[in-house]
Amino acid sequence: MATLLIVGSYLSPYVRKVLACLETKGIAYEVDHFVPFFGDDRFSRLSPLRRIPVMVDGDLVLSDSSVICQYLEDRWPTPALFPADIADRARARWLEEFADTRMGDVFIWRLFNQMAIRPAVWGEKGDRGLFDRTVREEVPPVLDYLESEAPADGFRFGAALSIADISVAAFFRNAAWVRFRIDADRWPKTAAWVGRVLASPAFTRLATIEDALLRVPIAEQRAALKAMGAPISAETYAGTAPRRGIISL
Ligand SMILES: N[C@@H](CCC(=O)N[C@@H](CS)C(=O)NCC(=O)O)C(=O)O
Repeated sequence: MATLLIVGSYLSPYVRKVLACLETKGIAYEVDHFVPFFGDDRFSRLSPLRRIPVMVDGDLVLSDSSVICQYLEDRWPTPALFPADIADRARARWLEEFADTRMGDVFIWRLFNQMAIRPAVWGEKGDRGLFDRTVREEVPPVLDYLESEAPADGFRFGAALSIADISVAAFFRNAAWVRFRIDADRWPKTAAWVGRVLASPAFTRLATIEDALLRVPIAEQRAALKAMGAPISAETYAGTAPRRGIISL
C-alpha cells in the first residue's frame, strides 16, 4: 500500500498538528509540501474548501485536521492521543476546537496573515495596526482562557501528550515567527505548558525542518526539503501561482 500522504505546508499550524500526531504515533508518511493557495485544479477536486491539510491513505481522502487526527487515532490507537476517560476525551476535543477556531482566527488570520502571508504570498503590505490591535485586545482573553486550562506540570491530561496539547501548542510556532511571545510573567502556566509541548520529540523534529524552510523562497521549498532529507512526495498538487481562498472570514 502507498505511504500515507499529507498535502499541505510544513509552516501551517493545522498541518503541524497532523504531523505531530503522525510523529508521536510513529506512522510513516510523505508530505506534498506547498504553501496554501498554490493548489492546482486537481487540488480543488481533492479539497473542496481548498484548504490544507488533506490526507490521502489509499483510496481514503480526508480534509480537516481534526477529522484526520481522529482517523489516525482510530486506525493506529497506540500510543493514544485522546484520553481514555470519556469526559476527558470530550474536554480534549473542546480544546482542539478552541485552538483550531479561536486561536486560528487570532494567531493565523490576524497576526501571521498580516505579517507573513500577505507579503510572502500576495506581495501586499500587512496591516500593522490590525496586528497591534489584535495583540492588545484579542490575544489576552485567549491566553487568560489557556491559563485557566494549563496544567501545573506535564501535559493537559497527565504525563502523556494529547491532541489538546498538540492543537494548542501548534499555533505558537507561527506566532513566534511574527515575533509574538507569551508573556511568562502574566501567563506563567501557559508559557511553561507550551514550552514543554514544543520541546517534545515530535515538535522538535518538525521544528528543524520548519526553521530551515523559513529562509527559502516559496518556489524553491520542495527542492530544499528534499535536499534536507524531509519525506517529500514525488508528485504534487501545487500549481505555480496562488489563488484566493474560497472561504473568507
Ligand atoms: N479547520 C481546518 C482549517 C485549515 C486551514 O485553515 N488551513 C489554512 C492553512 S493554515 C488554509 O488552507 N488556508 C487556505 C485558504 O483558506 O484558502 C483544519 O483544521 O484543517
